[in-house]
Amino acid sequence: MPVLSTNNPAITSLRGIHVYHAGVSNCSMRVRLALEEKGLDWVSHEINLNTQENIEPWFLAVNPKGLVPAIVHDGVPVTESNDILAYLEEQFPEPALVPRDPALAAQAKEWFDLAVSMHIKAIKTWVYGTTLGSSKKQSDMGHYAEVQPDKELVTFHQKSLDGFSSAEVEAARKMIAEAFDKMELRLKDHAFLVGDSFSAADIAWLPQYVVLGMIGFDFSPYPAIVEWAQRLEKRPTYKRAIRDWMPKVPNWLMHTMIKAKRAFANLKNIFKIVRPQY
Ligand SMILES: N[C@@H](CCC(=O)N[C@@H](CS)C(=O)NCC(=O)O)C(=O)O
Repeated sequence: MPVLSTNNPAITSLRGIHVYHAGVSNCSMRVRLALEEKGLDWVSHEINLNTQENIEPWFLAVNPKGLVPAIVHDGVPVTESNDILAYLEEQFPEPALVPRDPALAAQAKEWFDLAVSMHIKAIKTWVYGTTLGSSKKQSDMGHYAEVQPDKELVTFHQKSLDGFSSAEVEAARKMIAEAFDKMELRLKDHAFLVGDSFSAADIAWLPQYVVLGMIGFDFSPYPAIVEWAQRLEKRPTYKRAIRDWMPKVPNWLMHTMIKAKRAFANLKNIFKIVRPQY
């Protein structure tokens, strides 16, 4: 488990649960949800990913990978959303988010691992690929490549600047659709992804629904998922962990803005193609 050993006094002196997170980051949403479901008090440190606050030296001391979420609990840093959940479960077992039954716990782990394994290749690629988004500027990349030990992330961010090919975006969509097909099958006749109560499996996937829905993923083939999400959105923890941290722009307006951005980019490409070459 990535529990960092550090003797940095700025970290070791922290008491309580400090959470380093970003509003629309799906991995951060998981940690916020788990904390709220467990009824724990936490101190928020919102990290601005657009200004590269995540790779400032003080934050790299908390998470050397420069990623949110990270927590510091009584001076101990823990990173990676799945490991943070496991850590919280160990330290604050009630209410349980990981089922006590070992077979159900294994199923919850499978759902969680699937969500984490799809993060870059599927979720991030589809999100950045369809919104033509990027959290870095080309001028950030030199420094980012120097400090980021995870080369898959460096390649990902460079791609988001260069533009993903339609084949890459389509491959991402297919991976997401496969996972949602599996979820739909389960949720057709079950209220939760695992067992008969809310668990870490639901925590792993609700943020994917929220983020993908925000940018216009078509959920019409997945009525059971939509119903499941709408039910979970009624939990009081949803407001505190997710809604309060989302942009105050309704999804329909977000979709329209994204469509307009894509249309503008297409237009620019057409003009590039027809521009006379002297
Ligand atoms: N495997 C990590 C992934 C964390 C992650 O990729 N976080 C993103 C936000 S969702 C981030 O911090 N991105 C900043 C960057 O790539 O520079 C987890 O599950 O916590």
